[in-house]
Amino acid sequence: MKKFTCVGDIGELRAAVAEAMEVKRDRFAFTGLGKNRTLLMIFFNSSLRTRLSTQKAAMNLGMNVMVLDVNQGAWKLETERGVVMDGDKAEHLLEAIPVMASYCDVIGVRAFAQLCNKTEDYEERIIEQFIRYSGRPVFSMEAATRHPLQSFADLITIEEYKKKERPKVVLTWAPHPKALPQAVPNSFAEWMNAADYEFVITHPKGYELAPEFVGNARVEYDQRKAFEGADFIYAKNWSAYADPNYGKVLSTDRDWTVDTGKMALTNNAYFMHCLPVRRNMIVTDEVIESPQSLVIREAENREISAQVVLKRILENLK
Ligand code: AN0
Ligand code: CP
Repeated sequence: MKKFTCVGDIGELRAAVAEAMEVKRDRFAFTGLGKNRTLLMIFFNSSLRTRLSTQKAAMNLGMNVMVLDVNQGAWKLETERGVVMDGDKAEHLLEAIPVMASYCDVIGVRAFAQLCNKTEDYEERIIEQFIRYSGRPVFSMEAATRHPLQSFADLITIEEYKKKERPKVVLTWAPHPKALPQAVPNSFAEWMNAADYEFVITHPKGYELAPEFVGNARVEYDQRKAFEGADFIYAKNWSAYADPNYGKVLSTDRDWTVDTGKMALTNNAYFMHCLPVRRNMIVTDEVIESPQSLVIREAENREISAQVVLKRILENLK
């Protein structure tokens, strides 16, 4: 594997899940693979799970790990070419990328959508520059439009808990006070479509995702109707994608919060969320604390999804 930014990079999903199960059975079976290899993780945004699970996965493979928080202690980086750099940014990505690449073998990047300019975000300008100018394998730790390590962990979790071959999976929008990127729902939709589950997306009007991510999913504007017979409920907030409201919060209506009443409409569904989650906005305490809640299991599987991706990258380096 040379890069990992979307579902297409992982190849056959069945094989990827099988490899994940193999890694999960013995996560120290490949400790020689990363010897004298260095992973550099670069964060333009905050993280708890991605930071720790990816570092742990790299350590399981015997890698050395360096972490750079671009906005804490590093020079502020300019990302646009042609800018007269007379502001607060001291260094350009075009120098920083090859310098950083010279110290490592593999690069992970977290660079969220900035939600100001849809074209810039959807062209993935930051991670694409790392791919183009680093000369190293690059993987996404959540970029502007996708969060594939999360979606892969979600797929593994669903495969572990599903009770039928083709479960009904519902992605539901839920309220949140601040504008969040579409990366998690886009990516989840991309992976669920690729997995060929019965897949339904529900959200208030105005929160339509980009058509290339919706794919063949059924979009249902009535959340309660969408929940009927569901086997998995995947909650997430996102800001509007459609113009002219790109990046805006259109609603914080707590009628969309996932609660026990709505979960009662499902086929005793499992509850999922990528975390971090705002309790009693996205989901009530009762639901997230219920035995049907898989949020901790998903987070645990982040170590596994990261390890499969790093393993494949390292195998390709040899
Ligand atoms: C981020 C998002 O919604 O993309 C990261 C989720 C993994 N969430 C927040 O910023 C709260
Ligand atoms: N789910 C996830 O990516 O969490 P962090 O933002 O804490 O890394």
